[in-house]
Parts: sequence; C-alpha cells; structure tokens
Amino acid sequence: MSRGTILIVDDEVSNIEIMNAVLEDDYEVLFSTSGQQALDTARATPPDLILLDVLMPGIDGFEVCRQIKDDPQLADIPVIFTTGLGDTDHEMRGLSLGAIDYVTKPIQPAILRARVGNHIELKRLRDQLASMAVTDALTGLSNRRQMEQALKSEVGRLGRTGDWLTVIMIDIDFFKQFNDTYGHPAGDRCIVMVGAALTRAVKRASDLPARYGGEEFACILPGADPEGAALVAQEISLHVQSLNIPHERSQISPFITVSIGVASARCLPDMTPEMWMKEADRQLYLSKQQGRNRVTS
Ligand code: GH3
Ligand code: MG
Ligand code: MG
Ligand code: MG
Repeated sequence: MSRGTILIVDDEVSNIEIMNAVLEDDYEVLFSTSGQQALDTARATPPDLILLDVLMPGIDGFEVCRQIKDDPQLADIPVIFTTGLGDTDHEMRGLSLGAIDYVTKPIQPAILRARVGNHIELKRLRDQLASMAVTDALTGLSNRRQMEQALKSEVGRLGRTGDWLTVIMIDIDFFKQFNDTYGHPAGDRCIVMVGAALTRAVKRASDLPARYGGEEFACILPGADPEGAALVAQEISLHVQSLNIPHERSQISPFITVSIGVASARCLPDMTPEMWMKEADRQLYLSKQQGRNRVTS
C-alpha cells in the first residue's frame, strides 16, 4: 500500500521543518512556500492531504483553500489549516471554506501526527468506497452505474461536436444452460474471462468496457465510426471464441459465444443516452433472433 502523500504549505521554512520531522517517517512529503506554488504542486502531483498555512505573502491560505475546493480535480483533497490565528472567527472561516480541520501553532507533534493519521485514513476509506461504487466486484470492470454516467457525459459532449459515438451491447449465448451444466461458480469464472476478453479487444484509452449486469456487457467507444465499431465488435466476438470455454449444451458451438448489438452514428444534440442503449439493445436482439454468435449493426 502506498504511504500517502502530504503537501505542507508554509512561508516559513522552520515551520515546514517541524512538520516534516513529524510526518516524514510515515508519508511522502511535498513542500510549498507560497500559495501559488501550492496550487501548482497540488495540480501536478495531487496529494492525499494538504497542511495549509493561513498567513502568507501573495495568495493567502484561505484563498488557496477556496481555489482547491473550486477545482473538481482537487476538491476531494482534505485541507487542514495550520496557523497561529487561533481565534474562533478565523477557525470558522477556514472550516466554512471546506477545510476538514484546524491545527494551531506552535505545532504539538503528537496532535499533528494523530490528526493527519485520522484524516488520511478517512480519505483512504472514502477513495475505496468511491472506487467500489463504480466497479463490478466480480470482473473488476466498470459497473452499470459508471457506464451510464460515462454515456451521459459522452452523449452531452459529442452531441455538441456532432462526432461519432458507438455503443456496443454483448450478451453470452445460452448462458442459463452453461450454469445448469457446469454450475454457478464455473458460470462466474466464465463471466470473468469474457470480461477480460472484452478488455483486451478494446484499444483506445477512452473506450469504456463495462459489465452491464448478469451475463451482459456494454462498451462505449467515443469517436468510433461504424467501420471502426464493426471491427471492435468482431474483435470482441473472436476474443471470446478463442477463450475456448467448453459449452456442450450450446445449440450453436462447442464453445462459449456472444451475441453483439452495435449502435454507431454521429451524435446529434437531441439524442439521449436512453436512445443509444435502446438501439444497441435492439441490434443485440436481432443478433439473438438471427441465430446468435454474431454482430448486428
Ligand atoms: P440467450 O442466448 O438468449 O442469451 O440465453 P441465456 O440463457 O444466456 O439468457 P437468459 O437471460 O435466459 O439467462 C441468463 C443467465 O445468466 C441466467 C442467470 O442465471 C445467469 N446469470 C446472470 N448473472 C450471473 C452471474 O453473476 N453468475 C452466473 N454464474 N450466472 C449469472
Ligand atoms: Mg505564514
Ligand atoms: Mg441476457
Ligand atoms: Mg444470454
């Protein structure tokens, strides 16, 4: 497990030295001696926690905190103010800006260590929860929630530029018979392998393979035109077949196969995520109807 990174921001080097001595054994420590430098460092190397001095020449700590909380890339990083301004008004102001805690100088090493430890642990749990909320536990792929969120944002983005978008739906053929023949745990292993094959078949960093539910998968390919989409869909089909997972009760092949539906078009401003899903699903239904183990677009 990574140790966690802490950014210490203070215009007085002696303060940085005191805090660094408390934290360096347990964390990676980064330093900034001005507000602007702190913002630059945080954007370049987002830390897990920021210890932020209030009184600094140039941009003060309150303003740095405001800018951090305004920046979607940084807003989740916990900020602890470290300051000699121990009065209630200043503490209230810091907390109302979104800081998670307030530590007064002179620094008490044990208190600083404990508070930082608590907040780092909370941040770790929060990150873990956020990642679990968008990940399918069985396959490690994005889950339906993440996929729908990504589709919504792509439909909005590409709807403005009129660029190509492709949505692919994938469903394992005769999977009920597979479970009945080989058992549910083998069914689970089959789903994991198909998910991995799907991941290998998509090429671009912006492509999003996901487990949509049960034995159904989906793939969003931003920018992929019908020709490119058909190639990826064929790749998926071939990758799954070459897993050579025996399926003696499949009516169409001795091995596991998938049926695929492809919706690929220029994204227009009045299109909705639901329209894209419906079209991909309709094409998938046609693949099933026409005999399975095929791609329809
Ligand atoms: P078709 O070719 O028409 O798709 O037939 P099918 O049998 O695959 O379709 P159906 O939707 O009737 O069955 C899907 C099966 O997938 C039923 C369900 O028990 C199984 N299934 C869904 N989720 C899981 C899972 O997480 N693990 C396992 N092992 N099986 C699952
Ligand atoms: Mg200062
Ligand atoms: Mg199904
Ligand atoms: Mg099926």
